[in-house]
Amino acid sequence: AAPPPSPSSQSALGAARGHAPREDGGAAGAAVAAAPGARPEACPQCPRCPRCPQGSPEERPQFPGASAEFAERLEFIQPQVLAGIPVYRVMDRQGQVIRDSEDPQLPKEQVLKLYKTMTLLNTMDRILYESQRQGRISFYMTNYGEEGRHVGSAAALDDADLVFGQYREAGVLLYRGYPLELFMGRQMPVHYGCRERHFVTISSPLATQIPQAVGAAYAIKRADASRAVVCYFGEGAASEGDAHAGFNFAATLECPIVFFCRNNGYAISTPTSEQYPARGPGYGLLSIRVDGNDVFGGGVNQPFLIEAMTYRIGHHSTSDDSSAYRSVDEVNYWDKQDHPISRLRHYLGRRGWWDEPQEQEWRKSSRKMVLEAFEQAEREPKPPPHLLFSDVYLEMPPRLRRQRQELQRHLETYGEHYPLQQFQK
Ligand SMILES: Cc1ncc(C[n+]2csc(CCOP(=O)(O)OP(=O)(O)O)c2C)c(N)n1
Ligand SMILES: [Mg+2]
Repeated sequence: AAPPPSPSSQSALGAARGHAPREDGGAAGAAVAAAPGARPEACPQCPRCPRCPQGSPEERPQFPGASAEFAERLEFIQPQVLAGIPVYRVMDRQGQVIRDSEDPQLPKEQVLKLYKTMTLLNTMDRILYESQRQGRISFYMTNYGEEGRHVGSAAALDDADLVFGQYREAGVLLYRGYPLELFMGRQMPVHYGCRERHFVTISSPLATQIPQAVGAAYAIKRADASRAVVCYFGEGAASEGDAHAGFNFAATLECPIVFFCRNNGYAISTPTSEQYPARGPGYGLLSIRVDGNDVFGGGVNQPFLIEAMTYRIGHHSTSDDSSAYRSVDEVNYWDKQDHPISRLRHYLGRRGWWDEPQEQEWRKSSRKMVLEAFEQAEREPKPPPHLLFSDVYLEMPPRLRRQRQELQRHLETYGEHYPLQQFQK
């Protein structure tokens, strides 16, 4: 599980924000004390200064909260420096572990579970996407190309860790054993939620989950409970004001939360290059960038902010046509040459844990599972209309009760104009 910050990371965070006690009293301070009035030796950590201002505490900036030195040269901080944050990965594109010491050495059964969840998600996506095209469901959003970061991050959590997702996190639920039938159940498509699996219901307005997740993490901290909160969001959502408020609260209140920014290249038609994605260090958050197409790389659970680099291969949703704003060649590159599923497949093949007949058999049986769940869901009558109003609040507020009564009266009067026979009573 993603643990609450360790004492060492707490103090690193504190230091990053300037709250930690200054560690001034070291060698440089001693040098000044030993030779009053004399020119101190140059400090090896401070190559710029002939007189070593670090040696004298009163020579340093006294601004509250600024853990910094004076500079005598006028130099701007280049924003591009941050774009160069390296991308941590364990496997290369051919599924070869690059450094043995970084190999998580997961047992065969767990790696097979990762692979089966990723491919099942891909199969479910294909079938539900097609069914939307056929007019059998109203809406869908695929997860193509992002299967690695869903499943790799889910595997790093404890079952009880609380998940706040955006809307492209179906693989996290699938990994937690959410039944296929429920993906096609009562909720509006894609807006899943599951109390038993500690997965908070998705809401469409972008980034609203971020301050909520931080609030939940703060409540967990105050209750002294040993759970973590994980909050997923897209790089587009990271530009919302709610994201900044959430990061700031989490950093200053030191909440046990992992922010999982999934940078898939686009916010509908806006490419990442026109956005300002999450800048963890600026908020004093421990941060790392990982290769989200490497299922092992995405599983790091120590830092507060993970930016998983990946690529959205599918259209944004069934309401989008991405050929209007990106090239087929670009999409093909990720589909054919840097796909998380084929990378893990290579890894399995190298170890002799999976072969072509097993692949064929699994493809067939998983497809059958999804189709059966879909057909079963399609046969079910739709839930009764009054269910619109329940299960959001513990106690239904008066305005919702009024709306429910209004709907009931409306349907009693005008029911013949609605296909009520398709709904449960
Ligand atoms: C507050 C708000 N503004 C705009 C939208 C419309 N909208 C829905 S998804 C989306 C793009 C979000 O992109 P990103 O966060 O990168 O997630 P991705 O779709 O790439 O997974 C936008 C602008 C919305 N749902 N909510
Ligand atoms: Mg995006």
